[in-house]
Amino acid sequence: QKNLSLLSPQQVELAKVLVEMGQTHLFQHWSEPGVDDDDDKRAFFDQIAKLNSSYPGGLAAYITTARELLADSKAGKNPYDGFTPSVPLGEVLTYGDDSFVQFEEAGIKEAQKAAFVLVAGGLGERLGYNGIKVALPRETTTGTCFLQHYIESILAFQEARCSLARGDCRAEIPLAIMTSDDTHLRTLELLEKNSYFGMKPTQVKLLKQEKVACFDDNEAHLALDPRNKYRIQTKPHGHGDVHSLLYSSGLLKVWHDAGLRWVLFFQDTNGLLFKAIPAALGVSTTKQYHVNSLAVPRKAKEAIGGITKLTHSDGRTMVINVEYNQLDPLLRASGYPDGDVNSETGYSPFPGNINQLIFEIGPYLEELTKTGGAIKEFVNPKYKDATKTAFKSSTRLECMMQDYPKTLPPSARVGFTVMDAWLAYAPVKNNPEDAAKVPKGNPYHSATSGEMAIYRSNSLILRKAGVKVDDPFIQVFNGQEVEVWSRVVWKPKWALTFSEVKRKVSGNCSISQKSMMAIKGSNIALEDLSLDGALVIEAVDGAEVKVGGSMQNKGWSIENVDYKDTSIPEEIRIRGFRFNKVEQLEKTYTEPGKYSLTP
Ligand code: UGB
Repeated sequence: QKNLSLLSPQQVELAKVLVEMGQTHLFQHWSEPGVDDDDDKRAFFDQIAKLNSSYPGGLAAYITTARELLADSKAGKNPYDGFTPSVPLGEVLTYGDDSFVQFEEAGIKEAQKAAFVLVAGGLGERLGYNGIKVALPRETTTGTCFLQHYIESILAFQEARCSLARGDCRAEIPLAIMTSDDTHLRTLELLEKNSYFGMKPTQVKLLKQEKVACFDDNEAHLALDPRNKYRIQTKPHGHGDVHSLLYSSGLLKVWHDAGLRWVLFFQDTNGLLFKAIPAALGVSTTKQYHVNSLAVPRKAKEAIGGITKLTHSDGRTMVINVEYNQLDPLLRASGYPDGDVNSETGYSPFPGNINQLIFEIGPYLEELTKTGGAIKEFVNPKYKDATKTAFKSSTRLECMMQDYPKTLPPSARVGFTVMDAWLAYAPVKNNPEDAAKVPKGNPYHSATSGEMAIYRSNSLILRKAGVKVDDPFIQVFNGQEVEVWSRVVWKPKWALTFSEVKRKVSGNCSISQKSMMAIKGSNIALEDLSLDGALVIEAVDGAEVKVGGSMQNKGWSIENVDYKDTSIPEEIRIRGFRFNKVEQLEKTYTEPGKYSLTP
């Protein structure tokens, strides 16, 4: 009571809420006002105010939900109680066929109404990398980092959209990046140091997610920090925060009012993703999906969620991601005694969620206006023993962005789109040691596989477009056996879609396995090119370059490096290889004009 005189009226209100919510233990150690800790007390309430304002419904709602979820967890209640899983039907696309090309065309047209959201608040504990993940090179042939690649891809969409609009080109495509205390400053620094990789700074909005309060016990008593009894312990709440942030920041409304129709969510380290986006957006618009999740064929037990149809005994159905750690128990409890196993196709019958989500903004904003962006949460306490009465360490509520559809009415149009993993999914999540332990045949999801997947994907796309690309070699890096295809990379503005690749490749082209090729320009055409070596071409917009003939040089060799060798930069050694630039043909065109490059 006496300490109330130190507080502002708002802080007094918050103190009352805490008392009403059974949190008096937070104040029990407080001394009389004026002793020695008045500033600490004010700081305590600053933190409480932040925890209260950053959660939809405030701390009272947070504590109430926690009590329910902790009670369910203690009682061993299955979150899928009453639901039976089955394999859902979705749109399955085959790269390069007619319908794929049509979806891509529809997607590019629709890009003028899109906004992108990158969730990049995670530290990537499984990867164990010291920096932020979006600063990692997507591939080391050019050294382009993930964030640069993402921004250049969005700018390429913008360009494609402008050329479709024939001069009538409206505002830029917006990008929001969700950061956290762990990643915010370093993300901002990366953007500022690189002039936002070509975007206008006003085009990019950073939304920082806050951590949430932790609990000490099943009664949801807030946990004090043992090193500072005027601070509540906090932990990350998960990527599901993106919904409340888009709502509370007002950004979603701004986009809606500006006439935008789609919001596309994506994760920090999937270097292939933008190859899948045009067609996926095409599916969203053609099928008029309110929610469209991208998926790839999933190997049983792979650490990606499974898209599942859940049918409740009361008749309700939903198509939703079931997280990888829950799919196996759910299946075992529902008449599939073997749990999460591959079918005769060699894959799990449940498509793998890659957390690339496309929402239609209108219905999304309408829903968030009702919920404030709150989505279904879960709790995962680590109990001391089977009585489930005490925790090993404090716990908190968590949420995932793909759980958004869980609260939608049955009338919502929720669908998903399956594409080949070689085209759409190559995340960098696992450290070399863990990746080397992944069961044979399952994807490594490492820096090694993430980079090699880019070369494989580009090589396969060129093959589809008629280029003769040699078969890959098999090589082992950091204990992982991977296919090494020709190291071909291109800037997103060179080609976003299959039709564009086809337009830029003609005649008899071939690329040998030892080759590398980097295409850095939009108007570079390959015509009767036979490449056996290394070729780097850069051209400014307005320079049209035809590249052809038989080009041969010693090229770039690949050298094994060990991830434990700390004399090598971390972003290289986690891959297990590096390139030696022995010989190359490098050509840069700095002036607009027509050029021909031959040996
Ligand atoms: N992230 C945040 O922005 N904030 C957070 O608090 C936490 C994460 P992880 P996860 O596609 O491979 C997801 O940790 O959660 C960002 C899906 O749940 O890499 O283990 C973070 O920066 C799963 O269904 O992944 O698994 C990163 O960009 C499956 O689809 C993103 O959220 C899997 O991803 C994902 O965080 C996958």
